[in-house]
Amino acid sequence: MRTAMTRLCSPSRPCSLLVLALLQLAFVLFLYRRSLSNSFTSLLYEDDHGGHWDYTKTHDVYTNLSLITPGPDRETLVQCPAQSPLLEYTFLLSTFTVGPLTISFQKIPIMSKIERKNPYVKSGGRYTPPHCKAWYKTAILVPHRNREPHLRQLLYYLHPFLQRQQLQYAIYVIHQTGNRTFNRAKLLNVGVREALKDEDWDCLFLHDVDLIPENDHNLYVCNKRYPKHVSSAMNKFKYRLPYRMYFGGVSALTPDQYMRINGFPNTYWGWGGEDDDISARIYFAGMKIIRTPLSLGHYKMITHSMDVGNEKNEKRFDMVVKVSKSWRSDGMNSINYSLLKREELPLYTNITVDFGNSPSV
Ligand code: BGN
Repeated sequence: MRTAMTRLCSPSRPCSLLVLALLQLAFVLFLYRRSLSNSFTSLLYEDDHGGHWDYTKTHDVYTNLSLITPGPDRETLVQCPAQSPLLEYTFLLSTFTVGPLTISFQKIPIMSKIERKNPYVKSGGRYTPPHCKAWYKTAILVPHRNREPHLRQLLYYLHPFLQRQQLQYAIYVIHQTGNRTFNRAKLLNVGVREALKDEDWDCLFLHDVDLIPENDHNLYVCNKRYPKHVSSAMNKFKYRLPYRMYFGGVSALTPDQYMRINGFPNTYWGWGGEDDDISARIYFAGMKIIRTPLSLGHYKMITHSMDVGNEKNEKRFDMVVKVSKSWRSDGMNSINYSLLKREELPLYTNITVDFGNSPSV
């Protein structure tokens, strides 16, 4: 009787599938073992302050936005309240929290409509509350290529969402030009470097273009101690974490946390694995991952087919098992790119970057 080994590997059939499967298993075991051997035997979630949200009752993300009016002289401003009053609304003399938002992708809004609905957003997609000093300054970084309809949906929902949280913020879209395979993590490194030239941001939000937050109490601020995984409950994964160490979608790090992990890897070309690399480097750098509670971290994904130029990265299994060796030398300290353009558009700052045209992977 032939063994499973000889059935999988023979001179006519190389063992690459078996090797890939074993590497994947080794990676999963490695993360699992680390998660047991460290003190984080339970998943860490931020406190959701007892919020129990009913997602069958949703509200417009533009609720209360008309209450924003021109502000006085900036010198005289006082600190914003600890909790933004724009997250509440009054009905029949009672006050309610908005929370779950109505998100629909049926119509794709045009840019001029989004501009009209957000009159206090300034050139470059920047905003500062006109009537009070914001507690936090958050930069939103969005890696992008050929997804303009998704970008418009994101801008339509994110601008009012952030203004109602009374944040000081700016949205950066980092666009990869050329025909080389897409590189999400490297685009984010570029975004961080460029954004930090503008402002001493308190918090960096690394944000996929196709994910829309569904609860306005999901505050776009960082956790002071740990890198935060924000999109903890995506509709794509039935509003649960797909696996224990998942770090994809939307995450938030302070500039200091970002530099401590040497930023993100530059070497993942194509789909998959870079988020697992980031997750591993957080632990190698002596930190933990904290998450937005599942009840608050709801995200709706804009459905789409696989992008051309972002095919699955076949090397990702080999790469994620080597993070302990690679993370110190592959990241912010090794990035090179040519910045082609930096434009202050009405709703975002567009950073166009070239990673070259060949090789294609
Ligand atoms: C995982 C991918 C992630 C992706 C999630 C969710 C890999 C590497 C395996 C060692 N990781 O499987 O990159 O974000 O699925 O889609 O493929």
